[in-house]
Amino acid sequence: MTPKKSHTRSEQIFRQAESVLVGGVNSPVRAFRSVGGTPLVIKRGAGARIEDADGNSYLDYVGSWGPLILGHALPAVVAGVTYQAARGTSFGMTAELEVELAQLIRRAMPSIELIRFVSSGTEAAMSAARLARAATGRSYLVKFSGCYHGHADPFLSEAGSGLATLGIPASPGVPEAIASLTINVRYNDSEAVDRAFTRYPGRIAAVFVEPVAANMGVVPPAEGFLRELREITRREGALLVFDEVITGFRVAHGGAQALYGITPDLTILGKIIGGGLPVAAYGGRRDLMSLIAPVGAVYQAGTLSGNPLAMRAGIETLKQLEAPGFYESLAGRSARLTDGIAALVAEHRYPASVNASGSLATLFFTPGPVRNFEEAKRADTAKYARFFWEMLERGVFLAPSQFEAMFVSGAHTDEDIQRTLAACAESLEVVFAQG
Ligand code: KE4
Repeated sequence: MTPKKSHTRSEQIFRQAESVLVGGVNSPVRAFRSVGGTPLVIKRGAGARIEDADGNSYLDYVGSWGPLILGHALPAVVAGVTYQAARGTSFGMTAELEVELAQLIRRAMPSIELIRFVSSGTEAAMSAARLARAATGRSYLVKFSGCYHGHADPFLSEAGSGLATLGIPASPGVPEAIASLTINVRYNDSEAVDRAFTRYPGRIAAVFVEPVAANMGVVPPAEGFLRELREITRREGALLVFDEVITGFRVAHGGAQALYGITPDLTILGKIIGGGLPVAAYGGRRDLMSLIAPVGAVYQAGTLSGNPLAMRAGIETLKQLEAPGFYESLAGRSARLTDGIAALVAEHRYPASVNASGSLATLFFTPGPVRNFEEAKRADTAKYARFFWEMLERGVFLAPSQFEAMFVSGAHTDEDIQRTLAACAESLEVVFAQG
């Protein structure tokens, strides 16, 4: 067993953090509540690695939850943001950078005829929901249990009793009247979507879907699932909204819509398009987006929307993602990792299973298959927590939750993958030796 790493400084700083930040964090998952222990406080990142306040270095498979597909402190991003900062950080007026990033996105995803930049995926999803309701004159939304579209009220709704039933609040503060306008159905179950439309004919504005789910752990779409959603929504006059905040520029240069050849009416983007700075967006059909102010009457605004520094970080990132062969190389390296983990599971007959889509992956501590949230929740989260800490002690930082993804970046080398697999073999042996 490798010597235990010191976390003294992280613990000291985190105590201070708890005295001024709610739970010591600015986003709940960072509090390590599902894996226990004191969260790391991170000092710096470079390439595929992060360093904590105690000077411990880790191979990073969180990558700020997806944005850093090219690794930390990408030189082009650092130089671009530095250059831009010296020329002003925010103007509150259109800058040419916004046009440049929008054109890079549209080149990759032609379904996005018009786009609006915002500052978070939550804001993008919230705005897309408002737009869908305005465009159709309908109030109900369909989402999938286990999918996450940010924390706006319409999406903090969870399935009540039974399936395809009206949602119930998933959080205090969300009014019943709002939550009940969202219908939650099982992922990969297009028949449940059909039943929702049968039950609420002419009343559903849109179906929101993560085309590759990554917020219940990674769950790829079943064969035909996305095509069936496209057919149902088209038949019913509802919008199909792809939430590509994670999958956009991740599973393919053109996102899941390119990978699976399905054209949504609206797309939500985030993470990678900001290169680690706060950028998200919603966009799609010109006739729909033209309903947004100031062209149309659907109001949405934002002080720092299209922020020049963030635009520059996104531009420098997306320009590098256009490099020929990038995604093939990333997929190959990711496959060596996920195939290697799956081989360990098979060789030792561990009660675990690997789901993957390109450079997204989750090792579930359940035999699987994991095709939806109910099956994902069978995972042994206590074993995942032990695995998390065993891997951390071996210098590998994974998501502090079973229901998140591993993100492989272009900065991870073949040697990093081998090192990760070695740590994984040792960690799994410890986890399952305890029965
Ligand atoms: P933000 O509001 O966090 O920028 O984006 C919300 C969002 C929307 N859609 C999808 C598919 C997402 O994955 C997210 C946010 N993802 C989480 C990680 N699973 C962000 C991490 C966090 O909440 O701290």
